[in-house]
Amino acid sequence: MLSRWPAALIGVLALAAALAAGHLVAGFVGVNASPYLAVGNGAIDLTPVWLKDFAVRTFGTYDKLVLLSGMAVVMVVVAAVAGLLSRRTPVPGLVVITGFGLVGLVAVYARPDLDAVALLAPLASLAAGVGTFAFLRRLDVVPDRSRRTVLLAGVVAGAGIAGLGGQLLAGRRDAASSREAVGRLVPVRTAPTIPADADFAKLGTPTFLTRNDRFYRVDTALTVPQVRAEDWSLRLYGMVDREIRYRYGDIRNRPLVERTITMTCVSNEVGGTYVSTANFAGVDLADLLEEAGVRPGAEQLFSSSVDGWTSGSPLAAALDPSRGAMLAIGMNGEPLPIEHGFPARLVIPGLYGYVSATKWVTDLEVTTWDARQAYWLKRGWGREAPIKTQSRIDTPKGFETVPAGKVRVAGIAWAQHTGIAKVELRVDNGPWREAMLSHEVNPDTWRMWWLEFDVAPGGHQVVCRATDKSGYTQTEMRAGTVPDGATGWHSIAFTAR
Ligand SMILES: Nc1nc2c(c(=O)[nH]1)N[C@H]1C(S)=C(S)[C@@H](COP(=O)(O)O)O[C@H]1N2
Ligand SMILES: [Mo]
Repeated sequence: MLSRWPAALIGVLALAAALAAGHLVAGFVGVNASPYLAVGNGAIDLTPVWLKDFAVRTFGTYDKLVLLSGMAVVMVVVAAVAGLLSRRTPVPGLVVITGFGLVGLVAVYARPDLDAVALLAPLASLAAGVGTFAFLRRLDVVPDRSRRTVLLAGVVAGAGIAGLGGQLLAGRRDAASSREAVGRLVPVRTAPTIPADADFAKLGTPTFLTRNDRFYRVDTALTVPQVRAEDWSLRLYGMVDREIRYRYGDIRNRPLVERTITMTCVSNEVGGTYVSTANFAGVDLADLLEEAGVRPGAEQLFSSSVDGWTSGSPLAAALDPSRGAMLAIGMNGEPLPIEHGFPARLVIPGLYGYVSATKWVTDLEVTTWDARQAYWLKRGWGREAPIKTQSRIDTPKGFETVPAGKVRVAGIAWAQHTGIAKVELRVDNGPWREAMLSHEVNPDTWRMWWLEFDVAPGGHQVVCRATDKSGYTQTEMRAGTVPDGATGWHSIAFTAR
């Protein structure tokens, strides 16, 4: 009978060999075929809304790292236990490893963005796991202790090299070099220059345009999809007179327009950070749809990403010339960053991102609401999701201590596609006072505001609320983000000294 430590170690080593072999093969057939990542992606897609919400609230952008680490811990523990149970006979260990392998196979099989070749990765995992386990189990028949050590070290090194090799191979196929090769995109109509008084960054608001590397990011992708411009195409089909396929060059060579647009995520809590602004360059979605010829009765523009994520936008919004819905390929003067959808994405002003902003978009199907249900709709989020009028206090920060006397409060407000009419502030339940507004760039973007108050030493609370150009004033009623966006007034507690 094997002693405890070697038994547990054998389980863990077999697991490592399995994951590494799968990752190596995935380096050839596509990184998402890596069984580990496929299981992670599957877990994300299966996660109920409440748990996803909890994860995003608790871990923010680290939610995926937490998921992957959690998976790793669980797998190591299970593998060690499987090893321990196999001290007398290898059967329990083989059953557990095979079980892992099958989960990996199912996860890869279920990925919408992978074809049958991808199954080679989890099959390699299964073979390497079972093989390594069976091999190491028989090591105790090797009489020579140092030879045993060499064999063990060999397994560890082999797993390490295979894993790293997979990582390197995956990197070689990435989209970065393709994006470099795109070069400068020159819109025929650039967005108007942002005037200096469009933000109050010196007073603590964000800058008007958000730098690409500071732009909020929300997606379900565990690894950023790598799509090379030369491999990309967009298929426009469904309830249209003629189906059209656009290649990257077809889009890039059209007269590009550029628009300044503030995007917002439906998961943005009151006071949250999932709101950013950029100059997007691309073509009018309405032009593409007109070329295809939309048939009567169509209601929904159902878009799919290369990673299988889907979104349903109201077709009327995509067609409305006053809204300026785009297929965007540029962001702030550069080709779209890979994590923001390179080579191409949708941007429809005024709608939350999950119904308007498909990244890595490859399919546009013109259809009805009944025919297709998009990713988040199936998971309990609303079908119609116009962005709700909101405002946020950026300075002072919550629980900040500031000098008593004149305190300057500054922040942002947005009501995309309607425009902000005024922002009011109230300190300690005093009267509402109107804030100074920044220059309006266009109604699809945020506006900045500031106002000064005289405050005595002690604790204070400041609240803001925006009124949009339709005359609607933000409701005080607190609503959570599910199903169609949070409501309520943002408030900040601070101390004056
Ligand atoms: N392929 C894909 N596109 C996507 C998503 C996604 O999960 N996958 N998330 C959407 C959501 S919820 C939002 S708010 C925006 C965010 O875009 P950004 O990451 O560029 O800020 O992208 C949208 N497009
Ligand atoms: Mo979102």
